[in-house]
Amino acid sequence: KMVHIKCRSNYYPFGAIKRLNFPDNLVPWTAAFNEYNPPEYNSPNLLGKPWADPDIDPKFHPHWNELDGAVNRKSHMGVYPVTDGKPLNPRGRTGLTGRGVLGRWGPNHAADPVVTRWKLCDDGKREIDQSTNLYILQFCAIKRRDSDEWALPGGMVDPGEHVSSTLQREFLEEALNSLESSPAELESNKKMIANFFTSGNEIYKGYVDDPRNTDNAWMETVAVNFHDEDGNLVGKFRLNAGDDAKSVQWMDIDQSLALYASHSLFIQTAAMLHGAHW
Ligand code: RP5
Ligand code: MG
Ligand code: MG
Repeated sequence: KMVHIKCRSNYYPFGAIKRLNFPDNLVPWTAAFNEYNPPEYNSPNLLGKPWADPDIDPKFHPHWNELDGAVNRKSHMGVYPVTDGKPLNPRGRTGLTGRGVLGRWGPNHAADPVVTRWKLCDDGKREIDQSTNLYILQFCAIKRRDSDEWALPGGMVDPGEHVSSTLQREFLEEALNSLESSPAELESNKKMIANFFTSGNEIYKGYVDDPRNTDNAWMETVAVNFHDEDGNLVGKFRLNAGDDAKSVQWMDIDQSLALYASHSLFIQTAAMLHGAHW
C-alpha cells in the first residue's frame, strides 16, 4: 500500500495555505513525529451550507463511525480514531489539520462511474496497441473545473442516497449535462443510463488520495465499471460536459495518463478486468 502523495502537495487547493512538508516515512500516525505541528484550514465557504457539517464546537454531536441519521460517517477503511473531537485520516498525516474545503469531518463519500468501451479503427475493428499487442480500452473522462485535471465523472453521495443512484446522477450531470437538459432529453437520458448502469463491476472501494484531504477530513469512493462490449450502447451517448466538468471525451486508457486523485488506479483496474492494454 502506497503512502498518499496528492494530499501532501505544497499548497492546499483553492487557497494560499501551505501544507507542512515531511518525508514519506512520517506519514503513518504510528511513526513518532513529536514536532508535528501542521497549519489548520477550515474554508469559510462551508459555513451555513446545508450539505456541510458545522465547525467542531460544543453544539455539534456527530456519531463518528456510524450511520448518523442520513449522513454516513462510517469509513470503508474500518474504524477511524477520533482525537480531540476530530476524526483522524486513516492513511496518516497530510500536513494540514481542519477539514479544508471538504463538507464533512471524517469520511466524505463519493461514487465514480468508470464507463468503458473498446477503441475502434475506421473499419470498425478493435484497435490494438503496437507495444503490448492488446486491445485499447477507452473511458469516459471529464476535465474538472476546479483543478483543470482529467478525471472520472464522479461526485458526492448525498445523505441517504444509494451509491447506485449517485453513479447515475453524477454521470448524467457531468457527462450528459442533465442540469441544463430539456425535460424530454433528461427523461430519455435518465432511462438510457438507468438501463446501461444495471450491470456494473465494482472495481474499487475505499480511500482516495484527493488533493483536498486533510488530517481530519478525506475522500472515499466506490468506483464501478460499466462496460459496453459491443459499443452500440455508449454510441447513443451525446457527451456534453456539465456541472463541475468543463469538458468531456472518450480517452484511451494507458498508464501514461496523469489523472486527478487516485483515478489512474481505478482505470488500471478496469483495463486489467477486460484484459486490455495498459
Ligand atoms: C474524488 O473526488 C472522487 O474519486 C470523486 O471523483 C470526486 C468527488 O468530488 P467532486 O467531484 O464532487 O468534487 O476524490
Ligand atoms: Mg458532480
Ligand atoms: Mg464531480
